[in-house]
Amino acid sequence: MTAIQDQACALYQQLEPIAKRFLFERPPKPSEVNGRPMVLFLGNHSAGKSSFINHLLGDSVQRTGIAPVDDGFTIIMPGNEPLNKDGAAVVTNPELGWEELKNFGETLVSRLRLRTHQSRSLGDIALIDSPGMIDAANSSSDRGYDFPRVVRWFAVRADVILFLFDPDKPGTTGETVQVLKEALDGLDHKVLLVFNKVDRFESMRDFARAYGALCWNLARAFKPRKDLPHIYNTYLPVNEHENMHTHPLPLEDFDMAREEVLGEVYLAPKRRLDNVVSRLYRYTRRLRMHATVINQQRIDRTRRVQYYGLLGAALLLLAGSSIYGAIQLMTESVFFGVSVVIAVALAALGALVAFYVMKKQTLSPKELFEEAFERPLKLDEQGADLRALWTSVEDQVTLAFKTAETFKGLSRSERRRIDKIIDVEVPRMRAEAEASQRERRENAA
Ligand SMILES: Nc1nc2c(ncn2[C@@H]2O[C@H](COP(=O)(O)OP(=O)(O)OP(=O)(O)O)[C@@H](O)[C@H]2O)c(=O)[nH]1
Ligand SMILES: [Mg+2]
Repeated sequence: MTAIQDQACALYQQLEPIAKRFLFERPPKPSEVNGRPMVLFLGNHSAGKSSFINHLLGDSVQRTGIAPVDDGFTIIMPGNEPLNKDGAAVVTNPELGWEELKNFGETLVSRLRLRTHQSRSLGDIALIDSPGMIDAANSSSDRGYDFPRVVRWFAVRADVILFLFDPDKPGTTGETVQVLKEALDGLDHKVLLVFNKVDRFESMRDFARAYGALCWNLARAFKPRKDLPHIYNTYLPVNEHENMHTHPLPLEDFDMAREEVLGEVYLAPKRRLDNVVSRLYRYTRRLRMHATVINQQRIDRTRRVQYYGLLGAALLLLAGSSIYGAIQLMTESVFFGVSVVIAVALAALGALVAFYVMKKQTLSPKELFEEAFERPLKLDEQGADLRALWTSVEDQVTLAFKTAETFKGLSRSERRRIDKIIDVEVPRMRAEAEASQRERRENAA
C-alpha cells in the first residue's frame, strides 16, 4: 500500500510546478494521499446513518433517534484508547490530519467531533458520520457553513460513500439533490446508494411504490447518464423485539443486501489503493486539459500574428505596385489619381477586414477547448469523455485567464512528463495494486 502511495506522491511532486504555472489547483498533499481508508455516511436525517455506524461497530457509539440528531460531523478513527474530542482539539492537532477543516469556519469546527473505535473487523478504517440532509431551500445559511463544500471535502478523501435514503423522504430533499449533483460530482464510483428501513413497509406494493419514487428522484438528481446506479434495499435490525419471521416482506433478501453493503465497507482498504491511483489519473488528465487549453491561446496567437504578417505584406505589395503603376502613368494624370484612390481604398478595406477578423478571433476558453480538441471531439465516445472532463476544468481555465494575461507555453518535456503518467505510470500502478491485492487474498486463503 505505502509503495503505491509513495509513487503517487512523487508523481504529484513532478506535476506541482506545472500546476502552479498554469494556475491549476494544487495536487493533493502527501498527508491526503497517505491517509487511512475512510467510509463516509451521507443521507437525509433519520435515514439511519448513525444506526448503521453503530451496527458496524457492534456498539452504541453514536446517538440515534427519530428527530434530527446529528447537526455536525463525527470522525470515528481506530484507536486504542477511547477518545471524545471536540472540533477545536481536532483541527489544531496536526498529527490527526484534519487541520484543513479549519478553513470552513468556526461554526463547522464547533460541530465537529472525534471519537475512536477498537473494532477489530474494521481495522484501520475510519468512519465519518454526517448531519442529516434537510429540506430548507438555502441550507448553507441555516447551517452556518457551506454544507455541500464540506461534504465534498470529505467525499474526495473517502474511499466508500454510503448514501442512505429512507421510506419517509426517498431522495426528495433539496439538499440531497444539491449534494448528489454538486458535492459528489465525478465521485460516483465510490458511492453506494442504500435504501434503508425497508422493514417499515407493510406490503410489497408500498415498497414498490417508494422504490419507484426513489429511482425517479435519483434519475433527476444525477447528471444525465444512461443507467441508474445500483440501489441496495435493506434495513438494520434495530427493532429486534419485533417478530421478523412474520413480516410481510421477504426480509432475507434484504439481509443479504446488508451483508453486501457491509462487504463493501470492509473493502475500503482495497478501494483506498484504487482511489489513490484513480485520483492521480483524474488529476493528471484534468491538468493536461487545463494546460492544453491555455496553451492553445498561444498557438492561436502565433497563428494570428503569422496571418496578419502575411496580410500586411500583401497589402504593402499591393500599395507598392499601385504607386509604381501610378508613377509609370505619371504622364496621364487621371490614371495617377485613380490608382492612388484604388490603393488607398484597398488598404483601408484590408485594415477593416483585419480589424474585424482580429476582433472575432479573441477566442473564449470554450472555443479554445474546441479548437485544441477539434478532431477527438468529433468521435462519439471520446468526445463525450472530453466534454465531461472539460466541464470539470472550465471554471479554473476561465479564472486562470482572468488572473494572468500571458502564460509560458507548455514545453515538450512537460507534455511528455504528463503523458507518461497517464499512459505508463498509472497502468503500471494499477497492475501493482491488483497484484498486491491478489497476494493478500491468497495469503488470507
Ligand atoms: N425500522 C427501522 N428503523 C431504523 C432503521 N435504521 C434506523 N432506524 C431508526 O431510525 C431512527 C433514526 O436513525 P439514526 O441512525 O439516528 O438516523 P441518522 O441518519 O443518523 O439521523 P440524523 O443524525 O438525524 O441525520 C432511529 O430511531 C433508528 O432506530 C431500520 O432499518 N429500520
Ligand atoms: Mg445521526
